[in-house]
Amino acid sequence: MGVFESQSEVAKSLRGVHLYHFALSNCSQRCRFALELKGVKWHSHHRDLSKREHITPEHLASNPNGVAPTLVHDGVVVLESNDIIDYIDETFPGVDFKPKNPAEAKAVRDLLDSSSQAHTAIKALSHEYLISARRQQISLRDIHDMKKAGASDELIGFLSDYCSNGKEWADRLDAAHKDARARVLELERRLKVTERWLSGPAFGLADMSWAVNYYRLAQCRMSFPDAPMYEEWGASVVEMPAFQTAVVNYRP
Ligand SMILES: N[C@@H](CCC(=O)N[C@@H](CS)C(=O)NCC(=O)O)C(=O)O
Repeated sequence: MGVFESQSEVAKSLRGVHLYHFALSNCSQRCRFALELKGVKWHSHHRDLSKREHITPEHLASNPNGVAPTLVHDGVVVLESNDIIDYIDETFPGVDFKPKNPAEAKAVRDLLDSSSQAHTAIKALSHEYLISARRQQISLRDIHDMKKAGASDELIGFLSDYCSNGKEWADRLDAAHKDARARVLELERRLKVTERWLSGPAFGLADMSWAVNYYRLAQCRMSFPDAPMYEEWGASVVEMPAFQTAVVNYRP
């Protein structure tokens, strides 16, 4: 989606870089990692998803999907975490995180798309293995209220299946396991070609984007012994000081 024509007067009036984010959301982690790597100073607007601070009229005016993150830069609203990291890379000076070589640039775009698509699986796995307490915290009444407040059909469908914890949820979880595994094996194939980074000879946007997925899958206790290059690559990105600052240090 990228740049979004928000009607929010609050967002339009903001100057500087503002990130609406949640400490533990992996899409937010991706954006904080990019800001840290580029050395961009930013204002933090924390939205606690567990307190539903993302389903408020103010938040929905700048992010109609009712999700975190949202970036606002001098009144310009940018949605979708992978578009946000691309925007940050394009807009701010410093290291250029996109390869110049057209074939490598195309490979990076494909990896960013795959990372976005992986979110459905990552979200289901996180809800099952990391934040399972959320199931008890949300009632059908809450879901009804969220729908009335303007939450997207996608979010409502997801939460309904999660809270019901029946066959629909078991199917979602099964699909999530298969999807994550297929994507990781795809990354392993890519790393066999590049031999170091997903983005090519140098660390770049694809590494930034996928590192938070790696970290989240590892937190869900999902390891992939048949993807050793992926495991080594992920561990090396987690050790980077910028990743520690932007992601690991936000843990409660
Ligand atoms: N495709 C979006 C996904 C954003 C998204 O779903 N964010 C999650 C947190 S990672 C969220 O806000 N979920 C709201 C909820 O679970 O209630 C992006 O990459 O920014």
